[in-house]
Formats: sequence, C-alpha cells, structure tokens
Amino acid sequence: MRQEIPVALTIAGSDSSAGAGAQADLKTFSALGVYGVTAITCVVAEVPGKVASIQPVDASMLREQLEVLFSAFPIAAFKTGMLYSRVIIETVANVLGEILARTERMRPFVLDPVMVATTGDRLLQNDALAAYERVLFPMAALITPNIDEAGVLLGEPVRSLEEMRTAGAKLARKYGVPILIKGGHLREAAAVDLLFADDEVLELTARREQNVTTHGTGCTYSAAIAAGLAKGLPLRDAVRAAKEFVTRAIARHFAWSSGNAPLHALNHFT
Ligand code: PXL
Repeated sequence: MRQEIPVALTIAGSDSSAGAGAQADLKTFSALGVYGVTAITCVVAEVPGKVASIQPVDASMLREQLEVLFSAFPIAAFKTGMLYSRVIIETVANVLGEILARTERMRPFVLDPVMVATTGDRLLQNDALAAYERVLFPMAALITPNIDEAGVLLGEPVRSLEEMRTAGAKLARKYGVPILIKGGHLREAAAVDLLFADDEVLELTARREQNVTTHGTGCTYSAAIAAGLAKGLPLRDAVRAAKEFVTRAIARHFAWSSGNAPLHALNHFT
C-alpha cells in the first residue's frame, strides 16, 4: 500500500540520552503522525543531569545534510533546536536561504532559541547570539523562548506572568515574528505560555506536574508545533495541540530507579 504523510525536518543536536534534541523531535514527529528527518548540528554526550561533552559537526557536513534532505523530501515544515555556534547558525541561514530561494513552497519554520540545558550547561556560545538575531530570526514563523531565553534576548529579567506579557509584546515587536513565551520555569501552580501573533495574545494554561525532573520539554514542544504546521494547521491550533502534547508527555513520564537520583524521561507515546 502506498502512503504519503507530511514530512518535517529538525535541525538540532543529538542528545545521547534521547530525552531532548533531535531524538525528542523525532519521537514527537512520529507520535503526531509526521515523518521526521534530521540534520544534526552537534553530538552531545549527556544523560539527564549531566552534559559530558559537545562536539559540533563541520559546517560542510551540516550543509550536506540539509541539501540532500531538501532535494529528496517534500519538507512541509522544519524547526531548529541547539545550534551552538555562530558558524552553525550562519550555515543554517545560508543554506536555508539558498534552498528557499530556489523553491516556491511555503515551509513554516519554528525556531527554538536553545541557550542553556536544564542542567545549566551552555548550549550556545557567547558570540552566537548576534548572528541568531541577524540572520536566522527573520526567517522564522515562530520563536519559542522560555523566560530565561526571553530575558537574554531583551536584556532584562522575566520573572512573572506580568513580565512575560510585556516581554512577549516587546519581542514580537523587536523581531517582527510571532513569539511563544513559555512560563514553565516560573514556579507557579500553573504552567502558562503566551503566544503573541498578529497583535493578539493567546494564553495557554496547564496544571504544573510536581516531582518530575524534566529534560527536553522545549524540544518536544517546538517539534510538536512544527508537526502541526506540517499537517497544515494554522499557527494557533498547532500551538494549542502542542501544549496538550507536551503536557501529556510530562504527566505520563517514565521513571527508572537508577543509583540514588530518580531518572525520568518524557513519554512521547500518545
Ligand atoms: O533541552 C535543550 C537541548 C537541546 N538540544 C540538545 C540537548 C538539549 C539539552 O540537553 O542536549 C541536543
């Protein structure tokens, strides 16, 4: 039997523990009925709670992955995750610019501005931020900062739902791109996110799950949005469905007893 399903691409790092990065993205795409393909930007040796080392791939290898994928697959939407360096960001922007200029198709792009892992390890080099803003942000259909990333982008801290409202509006104006600002890092009873798009604000609320050590929620969320867009959903519907997906993945998390610390992972099975 011949089957065609939408194709989505993630341009992201490889997380050896498969909780975040390209592995989380692929699991999310599969769960949501989208065929996922990957362009790997870095290999990260890590497990939840510990990033042991990061090795970026060569710019030429990254370019090759993007070129072969776009030449063979009808990529309907794509996302970026951990890009790590200025060279990687510029390579992604250059190659996407060339590819999108040669093709007519609309391909929504969800940009997750990954800066720091849940462990606190830096996943973006200091000199890379300016390149992000200059060459990649203008190409995005949606940028999805958490409150810490929003604080870095704005140059002022974001510490409450009220500050999220101001920050989101400022970021949407500053970049001219829809912004999903994610409040999961506020330690409130509810996990509230705000979508700023077309001069409107959509508030998305979920109950906060207690006692889960999460890893890869941002990756999963942005991948789920990209999956929705690949299926043809409008932005607001894609974000709503993605919020439900990531909330369920956290609530139904897996847990193993391993040493003295609990080992948790998001559940991407729906
Ligand atoms: O959650 C951010 C993230 C993104 N991408 C990769 C990661 C991580 C966190 O550890 O490893 C590859």
